Parts: sequence; C-alpha cells; structure tokens
Amino acid sequence: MAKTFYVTTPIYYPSGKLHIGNTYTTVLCDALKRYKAMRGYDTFYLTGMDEHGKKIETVAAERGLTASEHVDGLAEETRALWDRLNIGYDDFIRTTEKRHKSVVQKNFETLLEKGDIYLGTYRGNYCMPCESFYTDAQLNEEGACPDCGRKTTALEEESYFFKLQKYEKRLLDFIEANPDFITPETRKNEVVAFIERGLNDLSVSRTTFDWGIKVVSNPKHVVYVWIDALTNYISALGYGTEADGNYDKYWLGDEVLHVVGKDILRFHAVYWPALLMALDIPVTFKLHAHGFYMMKDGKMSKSKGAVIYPDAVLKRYGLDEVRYFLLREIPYGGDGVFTPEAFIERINYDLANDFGNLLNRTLTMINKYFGGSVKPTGASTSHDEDLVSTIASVKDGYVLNMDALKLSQALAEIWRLISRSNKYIDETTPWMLAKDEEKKDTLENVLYHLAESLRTIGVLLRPVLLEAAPSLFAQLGVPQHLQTFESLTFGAAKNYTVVKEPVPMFPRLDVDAEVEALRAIIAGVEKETVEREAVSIDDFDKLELRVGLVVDCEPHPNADKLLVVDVDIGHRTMRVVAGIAKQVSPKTLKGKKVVVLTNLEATKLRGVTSEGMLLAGSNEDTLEVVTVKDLRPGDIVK
Ligand code: ME8
Repeated sequence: MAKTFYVTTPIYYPSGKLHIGNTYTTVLCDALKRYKAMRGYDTFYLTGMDEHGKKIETVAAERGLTASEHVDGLAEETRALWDRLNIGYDDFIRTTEKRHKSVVQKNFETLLEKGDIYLGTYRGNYCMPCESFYTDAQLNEEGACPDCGRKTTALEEESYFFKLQKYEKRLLDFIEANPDFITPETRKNEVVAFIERGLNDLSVSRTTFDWGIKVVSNPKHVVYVWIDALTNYISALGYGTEADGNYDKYWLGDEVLHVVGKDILRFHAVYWPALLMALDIPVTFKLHAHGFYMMKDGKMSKSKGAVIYPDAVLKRYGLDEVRYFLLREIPYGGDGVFTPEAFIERINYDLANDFGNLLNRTLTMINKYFGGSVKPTGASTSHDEDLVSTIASVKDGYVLNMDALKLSQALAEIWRLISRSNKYIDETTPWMLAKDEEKKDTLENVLYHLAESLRTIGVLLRPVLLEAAPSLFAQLGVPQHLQTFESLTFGAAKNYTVVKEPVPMFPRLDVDAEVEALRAIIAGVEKETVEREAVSIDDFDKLELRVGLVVDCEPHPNADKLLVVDVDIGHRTMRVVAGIAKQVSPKTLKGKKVVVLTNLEATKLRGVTSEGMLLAGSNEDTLEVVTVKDLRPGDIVK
C-alpha cells in the first residue's frame, strides 16, 4: 500500500484579502503535495480559514456586515485565489463549520472532565487584536503588546485555563526523542529555550465577545481562538466522529506535516502537542516553520501600503512565474525579500534565458538538422559523461532537498542541470557538427542527450511549474510514462519526435517598464494597463458625481479609521462615512469643496449610515481628498 502524506497550511484569518505571504505557504504546501504524489504517496492537503474571534467581529462591523456575511465572502474569495493558483488542496476547513465546532466542544468538555482545564480568573494586560493576555513582565519596552506593539488594556476576567505547565517535561522529552520534530534547527532551539524558561497555564476561554465556539457546559465562555483553530488539523479528518476514516488513514498514517510561518511557531510547537497529549491523541506531526517575505524596507504592512496581493501579479506575469519566484527566493531558515527588480530578474534570467532558451534551442536544432526526430546513436563526445553524471547527481540532490523541505535549494539543483546543459551546447557546438556530414551521428547523439536532460528537468519541475512542465513534455514529445519520477534514468526514452513549431515559454520582459509596473501594483496604484477591465460609457453614466461643500466633519464615535462627513450637495445635505481618519483631520476638511458619489446605495458603517462616497486618491505615502475651487455645491462632475 502507498505511504500516506498529510500536509497542512495554517488556517488564515479572514481579516482582509490574503497577500503574498499567505500565498507563499500555500504554494509551498502545494509543491510538497505534488512532489510526494509524484513519489507515489497517497496525499491529503488541508487548508482553510480561521474565522472566529474578536478581531474578525470588529473587521466585519467596520465593513457594515455581520460576522458571518464577512467570513463567507472572504472564504469564497480565498478559494477563488487558490483556484487561480491551481492549488491542489483536498479539503478547505472553516472553523465556523459544524463538523469543526462539534470536535472543539467535545475536546473542551473532555479536558474539563479530566481536570486538565479548570476555571480561574485572569488578570493581565489584554491585547485585543492578538486576543492575548500578557503579564507586566511580558510587555515590550513601551509597555505595549510584545507581539503587535499596540496598546493593551488592563483586564480581569473569569477564564478557563489549560494546565500547560503540567506538560512541560513531556514536551521537552518529546522534542529530545524526536530531533526532527521541528525544523529548521534554529526554530527548534527557540522552542526549547521558551519551554525551559517555564510554562504558565494557558487561558483558553473568553467572556468578552460572542463570535466564537461556546463552551457547552458554560456558554457564557467562548473557546480561545487558538484552541479552536489548532483543532482544525484533526476535525477536518473527522476525528471523534463516525466518519473518521481520514483521521485513521492520514493522522495515524505515515507522514504528517504542519507548515507554518515563524510567527506562529509557539502555538504549533508548544500548545498543540500539549493539547494532543492531554487528549491522548498521538503527536504524529512534524512542524516546519518557514521565514517571511519582507519588503525592501522591512515587514509587509497593510497600513503602510507595503504589501503585495497576488492577484494583479498573477494576472500580469502568470502562474508559473509567481510560483517559481515565491519558492525560489526564501532561503531555508531565512527570510526572502520581494522586490520588483528581483522578481523581473528571476523571470528574465532563470526562466526565459536559462530554461526557456535551452528548450527552444534544442527543439529548433532537432527540427532543423533532423526533421524533428532524434534517437541515441552511440557516437559520443567527450562531454557526454559529465552531462549524464550531472543528470544523476541533480536528481539525487533534488530529492535530498525536497525531502528536507529545502525547496529553494531543490530548484537551484534543477538550475545546475539547466546551466550544465547550456554549457554542453557551447562545448559540443552543434552548428559546427552540422557542417560536417561525417559528424551527423555525433550531432544526433548530442541532441538526444539534450532531450534527455530536458525530460529530467521537466519531471523535476512538475511540482512547481504547473504550466511549463506539461508544455515542455508536449513540445518535446515525451509520452506519459516517461514523465514519471521512476522513468528518470538516462536513456529511458528510445527516441524523440518534437513539435514542428516550438513556442517560446517565458518571453523576456522589458526590465525598466516591468519594474515600474510592478511598483505600481505594489503601491496599489491602479494603472489602467495593470488592473481593470474596460467599462462602457453606459456603465460610467450610472454614477452620479457632484460637488459638495463639507459643512461638518467629526471622528466616528466607534471607529478610529472613519470620519463622519456632512456634505451640502446643493439640493440637500447628505452624510458620508469615509475611511480617511488616519490621513485627514476633520478640521482641514471642513469648508472644502469635494467630489461626492451621490447615488451609492446607503450602508451602515459601525452604526452610522453612509449615503455616498468622497473621491480621494492615494499612494504609498499619502492620501488626498479630491477638491475643487470654482464649482458650486450640486454641480455635476463627469
Ligand atoms: O496566524 N511571509 O493566520 P494568518 C511568509 N489564523 N508567510 C507569511 C507572511 C509573510 N510575510 N505573512 C503571513 C494565523 N504569512 C492563524 C493561524 S493555524 C491553526 C491558525 C503566512 O492569516 C505564514 O504561513 O495571520 C503565517 O504563519 C500565516 O501566513 C499567518 O496567517
């Protein structure tokens, strides 16, 4: 029977659109799943959404939606994004689903009965966005949240606690007995140091909000979002239910891998195994915590506008370009930087120059010199042996790196073969061989060698380049049975018949123009060449834009990002709630003549009805409300 491989991403918060960071983890797991499937494993890939908690409730309210409307919308958007990235997930779990809730509730009651969860009181500094309590000693130098840096509030509340301390020794023993439980090694060391400093019992319930899973025996409490979230890895497999076939098959199977970013290492390396131990569930998983995609100036930050959303990048550059860059640019154990220059260079050098050209040159020569078909002839050159041994060593190096979750290095191995093959063309000079009729067999043998090398490259790239690998096989004429990992021995293909008109796979990009376009995408500037589809004049005509005089402007009573603006539009005064409070002060707006979209459907934003929208422009540095000088309130703008 095939060995099993169960791989998971974190379940993501629907607090906003998913960005390139979440995309990285998801693509990484996808490549791992495809690699394992190629190696003959029976695979199961789980991803999903972490939909409860105060923060989600707040974001939904800011959008004027109920929490469930909000999470439904984002779950839909997220699945659509994964579909565009061709992510081969097998299940998409949402923590608001019944199948999940019931497992969380049951586990909580089991732990209460066992005495591993008890009722107590929590006194501490509470950070709302992180939904965590901190002791005074845990706060940062400014006395704020050590995780997000925001102000905390002193709170005291009744809370259930999980006896985490009790598992301190078992956790340390477990980590020692399973040296590859946490990778990379540096992350493991961080975890060990954290546990050795001593664990406190963990507060595992909240009474300050509703949007969560209720504790069955005491419904004034909802289960702390992390206990809720971590359980997804088994609830999705049907743990504890009658339909637990996948739990037996995959959780208790051969390989279980949780892939997470370094930000949530502790939750997965300490809380999750301790919970499993308390529940008498075997800790079968291994944990890999990868580094982060950073921007040139540091962390990605939505508020600074320094964040990359994959949609526009995908649309302009393509699936394989994005997948390749993401997996290539984060080194094992470290962080990667997403710069427009690096992205365009990777496409131009690695994909277009090195890989695309190798394929194209080989196909062109097979057509030109042999009418499209070549076979081995036995007429060797002095360079063949080295190429053949590189093919073998690259395959081995690739396997070692893929198995060790070093995807960037595995790709570097493939590119070692691509470089070696390009060099082989320079060394054997096929265009010179072609001039000598007696060298015809040698030339054919050289081209056959190149085709075998390309076949290997295609197979090894299958988990990563989802369009280019099949295109390579189609153009080179590689039948299905020679596209498999098992077929990778030199000489397995008896001959090749290639397409008559090769299509270049990765056209070279104009560096300057594309760096600029990518910068615009990152800054969120919607250049018409970058983003939107054309609309008809009739569509535009539906909008009613008028000049309005700001007669009053106040901060929103319940939201620090919003302003409540009263605007005189000639025949009446209307109220607009605008998300500009961080950049614009109410005082400076009062008395200005602005442009208002006056026929927008009214909506409630955190309790205040907004009847329209102010026009404003923004870039990464600034936001400016559009104002006019000589026009009068009520004048139409077209
Ligand atoms: O933490 N570079 O969800 P989340 C690389 N719901 N990866 C990044 C990244 C970056 N700059 N930013 C985010 C949560 N990630 C919880 C998880 S699991 C039981 C609950 C990725 O939406 C990385 O995988 O904040 C990180 O761990 C995850 O997104 C955090 O996603």
